[in-house]
Amino acid sequence: MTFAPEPAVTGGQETSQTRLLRRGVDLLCRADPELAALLDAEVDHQAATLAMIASASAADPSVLAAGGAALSNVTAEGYPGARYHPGAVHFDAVERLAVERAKEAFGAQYANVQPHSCSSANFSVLSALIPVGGVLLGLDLDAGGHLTHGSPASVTGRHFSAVHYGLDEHGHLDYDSVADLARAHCPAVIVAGASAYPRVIDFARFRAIADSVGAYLLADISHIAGLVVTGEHPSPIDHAHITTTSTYKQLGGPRGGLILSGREHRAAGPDGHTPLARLMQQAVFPRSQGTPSPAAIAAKARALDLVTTPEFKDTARRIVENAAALAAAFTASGHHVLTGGTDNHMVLLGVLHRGLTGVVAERALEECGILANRNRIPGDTKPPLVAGGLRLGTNLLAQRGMGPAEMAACARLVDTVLDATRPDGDTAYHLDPRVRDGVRGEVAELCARFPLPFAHDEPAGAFAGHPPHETGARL
Ligand code: DSN
Repeated sequence: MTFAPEPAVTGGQETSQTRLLRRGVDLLCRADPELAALLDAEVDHQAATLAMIASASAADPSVLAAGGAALSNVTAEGYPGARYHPGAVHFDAVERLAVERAKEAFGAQYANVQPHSCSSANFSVLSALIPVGGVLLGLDLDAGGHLTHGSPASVTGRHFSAVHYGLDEHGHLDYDSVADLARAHCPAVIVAGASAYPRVIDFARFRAIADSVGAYLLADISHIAGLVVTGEHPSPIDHAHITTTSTYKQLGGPRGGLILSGREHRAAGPDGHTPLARLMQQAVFPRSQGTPSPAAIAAKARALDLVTTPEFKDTARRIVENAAALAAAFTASGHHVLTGGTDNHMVLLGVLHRGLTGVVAERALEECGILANRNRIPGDTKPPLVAGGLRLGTNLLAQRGMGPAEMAACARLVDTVLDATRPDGDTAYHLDPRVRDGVRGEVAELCARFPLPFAHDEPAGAFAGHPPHETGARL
């Protein structure tokens, strides 16, 4: 496999963990070549694909290695120092390290690193703060919200009585409507956060609305966590009672979630006395999860160390600059850019006016080696699996070392494909093979010129990407 680690040494000797990983990769290749080949193909696929998936980032090889640690063999319910199994001495230290790093990275005073995902983190938090049948106010899925913010398709929309706010005529969050709905429905929790929203979220304003009706404020920053850590987006930590995030979307971490709290970590829960921090501990274990995933927590600890590096900060700045440049290039070529631009990592395009659907655009682009996903947009007339929009993000482009100068090329490639795509109904289409081959060639050339960090033998932290003009590494 091309992902086999180089011999890592500590004090001149190969470490136990390195020997284990090396042996594991070796055994996998010999004992299960079918699976090994699939995993190998994925490495090559990621290297050669221009991924603009807004909810993805590339994990540093050291994060992946931590996620494959023998620590995974430890079964230990509970929390450090209060486990229900013996043998957790190293896991305790790893979890404490992850908690401290999470608190430091986000300026939080409380962190729970056990959630297996942000969806499970959200469910844990909401279950602790809202009685069954109680009211939850969150952004509508079609306006850019998330399933776990009370969608009828999610358990959060079944256990709780969900009310949804939306966007104003410019496509921005309609804070007046949030305030009106809060007054009308008296929610126990207001959720501020989105899966498809390209503008700054005013967490202070959300908190003022929550206070006006005595609601808790939950900020779900899964999509913008890397920007929050680096100051590229205002932090909700001291505005919200609780903040949740996934660890893989923009933090370069493993699959997983975090629950965080700032100055409100000692505020009373719904019973009037249990501090929120204690409530959150119980909410994750034992109320909604069993054993934690120790190696995933180790990988979170590794990623949370990397997000405080200057390289990560630089990448976050470029993510935002790139998204602005990408949106401007799409606007210049006549695309319908929702909200007219972006403040974060995300660009949303409406494609129906070009005679396309989201899924046709997604599939035609994928055929050419470009990844961006279909997304429903406000006023969408198409079902979720078809959708009328396309969501693009610049996390991985910035990690590749691309800057605003390369965004014109990325937008041109997308534009070329969409222009040459002739739809045949909502899901079928014809793409001119000459255009497809030409774009494939350009994508291959761009990916080779701006490789993902894991394609290099670079020092730890290289995940965060280096601007080529500063290091010369990718020119
Ligand atoms: N929440 C989904 C997304 O935004 O793409 C997956 O993490």
